[in-house]
Amino acid sequence: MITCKIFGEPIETDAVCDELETISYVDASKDLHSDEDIIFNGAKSFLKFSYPLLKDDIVYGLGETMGGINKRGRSYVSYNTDDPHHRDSMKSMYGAHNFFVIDGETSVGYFFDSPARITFDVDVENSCRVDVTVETLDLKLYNIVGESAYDVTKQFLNIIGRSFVPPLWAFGYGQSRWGYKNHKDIDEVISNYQKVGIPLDYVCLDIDYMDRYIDFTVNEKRFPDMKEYVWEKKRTGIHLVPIVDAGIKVEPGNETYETGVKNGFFSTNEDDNPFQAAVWPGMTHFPDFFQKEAREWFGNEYHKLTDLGFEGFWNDMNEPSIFYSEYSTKQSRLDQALDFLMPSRAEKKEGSKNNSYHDYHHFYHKVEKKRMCHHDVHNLFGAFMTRASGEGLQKLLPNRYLLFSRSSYIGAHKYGGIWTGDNHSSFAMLRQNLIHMASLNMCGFLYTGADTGGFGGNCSRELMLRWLAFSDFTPLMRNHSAIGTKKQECYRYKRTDDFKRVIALRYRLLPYIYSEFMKALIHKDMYMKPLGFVYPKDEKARRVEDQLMVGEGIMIAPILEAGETHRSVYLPEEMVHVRFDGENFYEDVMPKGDSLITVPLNEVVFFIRKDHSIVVTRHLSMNTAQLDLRDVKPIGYDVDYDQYIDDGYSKLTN
Ligand code: MIG
Repeated sequence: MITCKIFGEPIETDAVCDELETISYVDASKDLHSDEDIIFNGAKSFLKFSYPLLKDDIVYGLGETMGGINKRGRSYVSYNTDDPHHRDSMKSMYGAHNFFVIDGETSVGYFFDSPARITFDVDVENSCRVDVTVETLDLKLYNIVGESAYDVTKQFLNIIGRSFVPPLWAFGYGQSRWGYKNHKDIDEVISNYQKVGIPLDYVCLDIDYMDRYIDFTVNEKRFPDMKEYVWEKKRTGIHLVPIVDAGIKVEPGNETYETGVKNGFFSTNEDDNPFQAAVWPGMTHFPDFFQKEAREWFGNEYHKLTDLGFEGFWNDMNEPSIFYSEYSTKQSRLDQALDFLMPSRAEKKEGSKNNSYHDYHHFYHKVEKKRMCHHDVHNLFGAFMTRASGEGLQKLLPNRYLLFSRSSYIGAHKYGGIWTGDNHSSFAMLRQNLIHMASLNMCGFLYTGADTGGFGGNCSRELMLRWLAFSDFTPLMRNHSAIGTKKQECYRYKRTDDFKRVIALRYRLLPYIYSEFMKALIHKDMYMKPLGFVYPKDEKARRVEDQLMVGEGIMIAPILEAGETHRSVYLPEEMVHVRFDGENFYEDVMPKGDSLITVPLNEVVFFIRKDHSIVVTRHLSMNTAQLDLRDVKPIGYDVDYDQYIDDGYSKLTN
């Protein structure tokens, strides 16, 4: 059962597919006090809500936030932020995913549909409440009652609409690094992977492929014939995936800039001129993604890349990230770079960091004919960039495209996936990756993953192998790292056979992963779930924070600690314990309850649920182009597996 209370005059966020018969709308503006959950703070004109928690209630959700699967005990702030120093105490990340479920004797979900800044205090200092402060008087508040957390979430997924459909190759293994300069660097990556026999489906092009960081251009010295190059790689089964940043370089002759200025497609400053802020290209203007025409224009700009043969893209810097502007402290590029490499240096200089919040109060958008301050609609900026790109690519390409964005808001899942930004090389971040997979799936972001191995910092051999063993199961499986860190392509490490074994599992499992992903997508379901969603009556399963369900049939319990080759696992029911050694699958039945498992560094372990089976390929393929989704054998219990198959690139009809 879903009801929606409308406060004030909220703008259209594109999160909920409108006018659904299953939702009853209530205009709350006239009688604010009738609802006892609302404390109206007149002085600051914020909306406040408070929901009681029982001792055993679990609070699930909130997408891309720190903390556990159970969100109790912390504060979270939806205010999209590019802060590359992910700390445990951090309250805001790149996305705003304002959906949570309180699950206990009853299960109730809330979705705060507003692009304004929102604070969620979830049982902070044992308050036994969820307190929500919404920094506006305009809001749509959805309330969903269901039989379980899973049921509530499925109702929610149903109203926000179907997730973006990636091509099959996007489920392969991808290599990326900030610092690949030219075609030689890319060729070297590809040939080194081939040499060691590790499969590879795509390589990402970070900002250095562009001409001076100008969107939709190519640096011709570095890539003399990009079109030929892209096609040459595609013929060998490798896709190239270029990055696109949010800011458009201010420079006469830059066509995107000139068209944008001429048509009033950029965000404006107080004087109604295009707002200027410095990012990688130097001074830029930010497209006003809130205008439909600007979105159409920007989306169509991707033709400059699709014309070259690209079919996959990643959108970056779209919180938007700002180095400095006419309003903030002017900070030199060198200073920026030093801050980036030395977090402690940056932390000491609060106020002159990236994304000075100050800037967000000094530019404007045209939103449904109204002029609105960026701050009030901040959380939608990146999502609307993704919307622009997705709608554009849908028109430009006859088949599916790959798209993942850094910043997001619920609704953007219809146009692309997301990656979880600038994490670092640590086991703590690997654990966070697992937690994010559960909470992001609740918000429709099925196609997601983290920078495998970690973006910042140096990744040890052990961490990389453990991280790959987890990423084997995440739809987006991309090894990415920052310039200046130790290089972390798999072939750089000793005994590459171990890496081959771990990545081989991904390719052997692809028929299952793809099938389960597509089934979840088509049925508006989750692909990865917390254990409590599947075993809601099992109090112990509900408390598990380091295992996940993957599709209908698999449970995983990855190693998340340094120096460990054992871990305890909780099985809510009898399961088949599967070990993969690179070649063969070994199966044995394990009883319900706690068990200790052994997972050598070069093996991957997973579990198949009672009375379920899965399918794996008979042979290892070196990329998805060589993969035959039909050449499979079943493992697990003796029941049929209902496999979803399609060609992996045609758009879904309907
Ligand atoms: O200011 O394009 O999160 O993945 O490698 C840093 C360079 C800009 C941030 C992205 C990261 C990417 C990097 N970008």
